[in-house]
Amino acid sequence: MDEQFFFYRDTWVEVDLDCITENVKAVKQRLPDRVAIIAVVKANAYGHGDFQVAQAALEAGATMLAVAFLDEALSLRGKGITAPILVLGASRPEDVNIAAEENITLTVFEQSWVTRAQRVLNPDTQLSLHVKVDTGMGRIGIRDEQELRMVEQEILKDSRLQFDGIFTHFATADEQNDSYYKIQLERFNFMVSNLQSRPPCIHSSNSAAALRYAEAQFNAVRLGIVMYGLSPSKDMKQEIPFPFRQAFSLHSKVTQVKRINKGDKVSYGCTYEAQEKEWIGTIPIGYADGWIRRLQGQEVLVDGMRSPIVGRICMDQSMIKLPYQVSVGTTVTLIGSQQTQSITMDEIAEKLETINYEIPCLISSRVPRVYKRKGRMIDLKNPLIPKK
Ligand code: PMH
Repeated sequence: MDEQFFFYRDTWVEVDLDCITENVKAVKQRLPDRVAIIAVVKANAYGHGDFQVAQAALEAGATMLAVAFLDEALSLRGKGITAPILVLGASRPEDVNIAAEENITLTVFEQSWVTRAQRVLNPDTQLSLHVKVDTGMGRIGIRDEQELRMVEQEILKDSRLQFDGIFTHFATADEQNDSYYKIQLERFNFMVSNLQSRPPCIHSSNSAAALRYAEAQFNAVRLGIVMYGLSPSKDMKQEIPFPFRQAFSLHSKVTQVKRINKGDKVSYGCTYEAQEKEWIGTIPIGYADGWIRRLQGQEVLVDGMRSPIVGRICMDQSMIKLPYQVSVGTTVTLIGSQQTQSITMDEIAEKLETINYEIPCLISSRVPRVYKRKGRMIDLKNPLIPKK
């Protein structure tokens, strides 16, 4: 990245929006026309930037967005997103009027929620609702068919409430063994069959189920991880039927280069001691950026070569063992590619013994996100405009 940006530190995330659009288009191509794409942009679009990802996904053919909390939906509205937005998680019944005003769809997950919402909802308003059924995830949702029927009746009776959808969530769609998935799907079909009327939007699939199970596509799928170019699980990596591309990369620049001698120590606790004369580079990223201390020893890319992080990761800085003396300002790639080498999100997830979902979410808001289209940085109504 040679362009200069309007932030004053040399650590940044690049989000390639072409990857997002390509990934969404590739999934869309494989879905029947009746199946809509709901782009899951909760948690700031898994750390990628909700507004930018939402725009890219909508442009690629997604027709609805999904977030976890009402605040996330309101934030997207505030940034000018007018597409339908579904709040997947539990919203407070007291907050229904703001959702109705902003045309945000909320999730009903138990009967008492409807009763409490009805008490506070203004007259002459319209609140769009999707009903969540818990078929085995055990998180939120209605488990009992009687309760579901009562909820449906309450919604249908109240002219302020619109019964727009019903959905569930799978716990194991990304695993090889499909037995629990089948139990959940059967339960969902049973619950839906208990309804007096079918709402327009019936959905159950996350990325894994959307790609694997045609019978679970109904008329919409909720696409998260694959849209970002990541596999839902290790098991599924080889199965994804198109060349999906990781949108997120993380970079920094060497701020100081020093020659240290055999026996010299590096960073807090002196956990690293040079075995010989070595070149050490300092980079301005640390655990307050989400580059957590357990990443000590992880390799980064410098001049296309793998170089390990040595010594403890500090709050704002880390040190790397350079392959040779490089100049100050040399780009260091912590996630992403340089020349023939790549450090994937999956590699970092493995090092941290976690899932790839967690990694972009972990990179904190202190790290500026810049956006690319056609290989160039773009201005998306944020201050990260290339200086000419
Ligand atoms: N729908 C719901 C209800 C979800 O919670 C999620 C992801 C998705 C769809 C998208 O899943 P995908 O990214 O696998 O496509 N939710 C979470 C979660 O709560 N923890 O990790 C992923």
